[in-house]
Amino acid sequence: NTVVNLAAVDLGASSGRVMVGRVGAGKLDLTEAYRFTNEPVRAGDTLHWDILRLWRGVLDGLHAAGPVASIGIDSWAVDYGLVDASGALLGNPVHYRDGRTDGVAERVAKQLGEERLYTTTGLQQLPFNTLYQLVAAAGTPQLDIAHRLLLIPDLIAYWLTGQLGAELTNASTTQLYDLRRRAWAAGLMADAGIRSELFPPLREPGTRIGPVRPDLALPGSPQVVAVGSHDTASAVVGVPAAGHHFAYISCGTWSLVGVELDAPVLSEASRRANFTNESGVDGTFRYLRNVMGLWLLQESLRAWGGGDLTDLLRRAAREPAFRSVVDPDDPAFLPPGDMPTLIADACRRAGEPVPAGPAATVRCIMDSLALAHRRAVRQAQQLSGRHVDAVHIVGGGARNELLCQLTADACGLPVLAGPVEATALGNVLVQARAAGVINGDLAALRTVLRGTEHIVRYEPRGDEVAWRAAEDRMGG
Ligand code: LFR
Repeated sequence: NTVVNLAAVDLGASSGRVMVGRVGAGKLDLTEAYRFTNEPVRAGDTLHWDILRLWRGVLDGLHAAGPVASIGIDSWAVDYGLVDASGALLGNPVHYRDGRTDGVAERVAKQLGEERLYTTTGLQQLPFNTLYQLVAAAGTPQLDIAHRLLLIPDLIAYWLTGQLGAELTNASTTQLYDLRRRAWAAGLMADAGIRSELFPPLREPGTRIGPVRPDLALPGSPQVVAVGSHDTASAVVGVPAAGHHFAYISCGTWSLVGVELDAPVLSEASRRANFTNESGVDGTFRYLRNVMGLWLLQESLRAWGGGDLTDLLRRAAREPAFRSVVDPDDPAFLPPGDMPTLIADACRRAGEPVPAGPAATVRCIMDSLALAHRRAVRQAQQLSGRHVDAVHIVGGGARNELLCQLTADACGLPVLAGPVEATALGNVLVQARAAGVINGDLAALRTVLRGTEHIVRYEPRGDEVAWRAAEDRMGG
């Protein structure tokens, strides 16, 4: 009846946290040891991640966590730090919302061939895929002298242990990973003018990376263990579903909407619908679409100088439904900006009424996200042949009652909301299995979640005709 303490370092686009999972057979208890903000910094023309600030947050959090047996690290995908041959970091990692990739994806996809890119990597076209960031950085002195490229969780793992490597779930988001050969796509790299020596060996989730450097003096001298280091990979492990007939929405800054499959879908229809096949834990595939997500709300709040979110959502719930809808995936919403104005502009362009004031704007965002969730859940089923009978919402969005209810209504399916900390839970569960405290497949890990986590059920009560009409107005 062993019980162990395991630390999950989870870096999100707006905050980082260190969580401690206390795990035994059928037992799982998660507490937050430390939380810190993640504020991107613009310097010159470039939007950066403040990586040293994040590193300090990680160290402070690991000290606050107390003695743990192991540490797992996850973060957002695609972004990287470059290190030179001595291991020194070259510059600050660039934020995926930076404008340096404007227009690059179109050019590179044409040159390399969209079909080839899709059948090799299985990835959706997002302007910030690592492939396009590297092409945008071509010829810069930093990239020319770089010895290795490390994705964000791999960089933190390197600073903790001195070990260089690339965890597989996150590597699969670069558009430089061959999903069927389960190896770096050296041919694509060569044709894109990217040096394949930049990429360290791949590591599987659940494997040991190494002990923490003694000079960091962390309590308990923990091991660092590879988890699903792409936050979405860990979040999907943390979906408390039974069986296979479920869709998930990992709902935070982004809404990642899709299904879990045993094999990728690489059809032409799938490529055109811009569905991605990211590699998951235990050889699964995260077949999903990126929907712009709560970013629309976060940026609106920033533009309004903050405000009481609970009150705003309560007022939005009383606004009339579908007065204005936008396509949340409009590229105009991707960079940081004055979101209420951008939404008003999009409404004007589409002939939708311009939302008058914050409550109406928030209602527009919630209706539009629910519609985008509906569209993606339906397309995921059609394109994969996987039928679903429930939608799990995990992550911060699981707390948003209005969005959960609207999503149930829009999809015409029950929504099961929670856990909010699915990512940290998925991170901890993979460590617990590596430590031998929990055994079994993903289904066994999820059984533990259903026994321990609070899940709220929303029944669909939507009017299908009204939702279909609103979806038609959304365009996209
Ligand atoms: C979510 C996420 C998405 C990825 C985006 C950018 O946090 O990891 O899965 O597409 O961030 O990295």
